[in-house]
Amino acid sequence: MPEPVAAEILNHVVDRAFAQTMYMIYTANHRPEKAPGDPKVGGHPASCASSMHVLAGLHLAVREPQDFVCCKPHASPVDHALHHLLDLFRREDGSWLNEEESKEAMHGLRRYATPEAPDVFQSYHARSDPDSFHFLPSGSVGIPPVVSVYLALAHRYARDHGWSVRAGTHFWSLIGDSEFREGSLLECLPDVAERQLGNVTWIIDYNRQNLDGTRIPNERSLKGADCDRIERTAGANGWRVVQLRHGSYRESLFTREGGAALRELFEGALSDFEYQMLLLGRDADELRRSSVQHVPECREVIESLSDEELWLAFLDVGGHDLERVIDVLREARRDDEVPTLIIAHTIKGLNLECQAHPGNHSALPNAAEMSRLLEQAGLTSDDPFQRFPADSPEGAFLAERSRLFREGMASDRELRAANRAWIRAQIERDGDIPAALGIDLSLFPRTHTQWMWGQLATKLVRIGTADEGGPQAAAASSAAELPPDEQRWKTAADFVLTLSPDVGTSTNISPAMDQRIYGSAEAAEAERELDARHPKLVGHQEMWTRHIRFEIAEANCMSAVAAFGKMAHYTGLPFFPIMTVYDFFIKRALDQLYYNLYWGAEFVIMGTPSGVTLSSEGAQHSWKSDIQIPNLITWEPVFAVEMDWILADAIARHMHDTNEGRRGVLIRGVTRGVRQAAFLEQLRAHANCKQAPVNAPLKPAGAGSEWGADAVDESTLAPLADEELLERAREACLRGAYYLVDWRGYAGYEPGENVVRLFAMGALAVEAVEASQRLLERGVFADVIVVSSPELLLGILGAEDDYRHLREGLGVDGDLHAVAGAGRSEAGLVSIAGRRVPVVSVHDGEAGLLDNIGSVAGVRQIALAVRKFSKCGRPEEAYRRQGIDTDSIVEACGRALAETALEDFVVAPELLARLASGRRAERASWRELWPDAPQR
Ligand SMILES: Cc1ncc(C[n+]2csc(CCOP(=O)(O)OP(=O)(O)O)c2C)c(N)n1
Repeated sequence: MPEPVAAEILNHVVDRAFAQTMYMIYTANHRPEKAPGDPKVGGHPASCASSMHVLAGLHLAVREPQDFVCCKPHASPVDHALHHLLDLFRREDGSWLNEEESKEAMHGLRRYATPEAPDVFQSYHARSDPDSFHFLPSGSVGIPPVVSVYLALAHRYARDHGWSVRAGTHFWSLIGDSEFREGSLLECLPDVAERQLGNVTWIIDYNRQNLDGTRIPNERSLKGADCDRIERTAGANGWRVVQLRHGSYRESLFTREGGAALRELFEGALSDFEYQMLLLGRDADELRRSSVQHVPECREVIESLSDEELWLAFLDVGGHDLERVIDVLREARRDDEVPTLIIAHTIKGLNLECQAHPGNHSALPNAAEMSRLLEQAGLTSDDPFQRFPADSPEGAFLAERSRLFREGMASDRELRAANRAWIRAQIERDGDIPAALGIDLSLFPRTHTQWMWGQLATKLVRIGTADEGGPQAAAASSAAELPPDEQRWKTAADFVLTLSPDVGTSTNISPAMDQRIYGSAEAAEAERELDARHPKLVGHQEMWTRHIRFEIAEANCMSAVAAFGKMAHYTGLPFFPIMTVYDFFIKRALDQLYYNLYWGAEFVIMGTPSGVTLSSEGAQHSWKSDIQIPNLITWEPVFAVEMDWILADAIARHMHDTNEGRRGVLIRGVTRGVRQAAFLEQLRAHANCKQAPVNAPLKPAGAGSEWGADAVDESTLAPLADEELLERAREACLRGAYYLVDWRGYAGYEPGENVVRLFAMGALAVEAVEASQRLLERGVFADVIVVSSPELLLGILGAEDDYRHLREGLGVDGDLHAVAGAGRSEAGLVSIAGRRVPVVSVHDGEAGLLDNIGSVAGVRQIALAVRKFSKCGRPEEAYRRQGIDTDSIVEACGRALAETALEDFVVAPELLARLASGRRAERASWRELWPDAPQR
């Protein structure tokens, strides 16, 4: 409890911060640069007003520098105003804003940053805000508080695994009462107590209003007010609940004669809606009449109060009594056993003209009200963001607290840098991270990518825990015993952990989970008493635990994966969380995924199984979405070894911090077996994969004389060594696509005449190769290009370098080939049948995943994709239903070629003669023709 004098000081600070909060919003809404037709600029003064004292209690008294805060989005100006007074605005490079710059920044809410005014605030809490230190982004309500829970878990996991993190960190969230109806919060509620996260506190800003107006919960059906329902719900889920209902004035009235009746009035006799309406009416007679009508026994107390006192009693809710707020917050911080949920009773729009008005959600003060608010706080519009003088008690108090936070922020930076340096040194010492984990596939000639993921997970976990005892201790009891190639993985593997919403054992990662569930110590007790079966999934906190189990709670798991994946940013400890989830159910948590990516978290989503390739599950597990969000890279390997390359690359980029723009990784796997030897068999047959330069046209192994007298059987030419072929394939795979079937250099291969480029992704590469073979029998050369990353080849990352790999790496162009043999000559004109090489694509998923190849290359494309709800059956049957089976591919290639063949172009013979005489001009970059284009 602060000293009385300190309470007075705090209240002065709050009053000033309140006026500055309002001015910040006011000025954002009255900018001269606003053009007619610009969208409305909202503001949320009323929502800020209700959170004012809770946030002030937190920032001015209870929060420690290492704590994390997330706050309902539209109260962000309160945080900014308090941080302004605390002089805590800092840029990403670590430099502090001076007083003038801070004041200027306070004018920058919702302003677009420019070189002249670089320090601005987004509308809601954002990473780029100058006061974003240990603040979680907000905007989409319901998500940040969940993230804070898993950030608490990630910190504890780090500590339990022997890593250095700041001790005594608390995780605070301020949540609106309507927000608390979000499913994401209710989904998470049981998880917090179950995981024994006593350093989590959620505060409900219980102002009984939401965006649309006054909330009107059905109190009869809910058996009480909504605050009571919230209390019962949280209590039933293991939380300690505190209702901060009354301020000290009300409490003093409760001690008077008849005070108990007055308490009864404010604790349920008046419904929330009635209470709100009385606040709105501001009529003392009505307050008296209604109070006595509801609880006749309170008449005496009520009548002993003047109009003003009665009004004060109505307004005196606990969430605006700073001292009580601070007490309750302090208690929550002290209690480390169970999470705390505080229901802070507040008033939306307190001290504003729109107070308690049902339409106040984005109501703004007008000029007169704004002047009054500034004046009340001793400010003027000439210098609205003035701070307290350094020699005032308020100034001295703020300076001291500012120092505490600046020191905390500095030690945070130091700890992070030390952790990073140590990890870098370890990696360097061991000889850098290899390009693959190297799983021996010799006993598994036909396997699938999901199986491979299980192998990789198991190996990573084994290596990571080799020096930590646990289930494989007998196999490798110390890190020193790891062979050198595995030792190179050691540091990275130590940071890998897996998570899954109840689909770990069905997705092949049981060995990585067995006895490795990170959970509460309570559960470990149970394990001792009961003999668990294999895999042993009872949680404990040993150093060798690496898996976090979830119920069927994809949204929780999605938030958790980001919380762990943000630890490198906050602590310098590069945890690398991999979430295994049925691909179809990623959409359950799309908003969370968006949040994770926006936040810059680093993680892998292993979406497996995926698509209609999971044919036996029919329609309801099968749709594969095209997810294009910045900072996400998507992958879909065909062969097991690709899974290894992709994951190894993602881990190395993460550890080296070279994953800008692709911090989130989505890898899709399947459960359909593929003959693994087919990979090298295909690569060896390519003309450019032979040891010696190929000087004659090739023909397939064993092909006859119909290929021409000159054609050489490709199998008679020695291919490059397998390692080299695989290395080349790896490089192309990691750039987004590679040739699996490549007819270039074969006899009769004539682009514009008989060539189709067939792009295939994932499991359907098998059908594409089959189709290519069938087409060959009909004289059509279908090169099969496997797309390993739709994102790199054709998505946001592809667009970044103008699809260079597609155009240059793979040589997919829109060239018009004037082919011989198809021309005619009529009326002085010659038709020469100019044709482009058409594209057919086939994949198991939404068309949008691959359907822009044609438009990028400038050629006709037929995109075979999933366009119907699926049905149970074998893969072949499901593919046939969707028109992505071998027959459909053959048919699409034929059609694409035939359509292209109709594309004649007609030229005059003189032009032909002129062309014949000249050499083909060097291809110019389009930039030479459009020099104004900005460089990217
Ligand atoms: C997921 C999501 N849905 C809708 C919104 C739009 N929205 C922002 S604030 C708000 C009302 C919030 O009401 P409440 O939680 O009671 O907070 P209050 O503003 O009343 O303090 C809504 C619907 C949002 N930001 N996020």
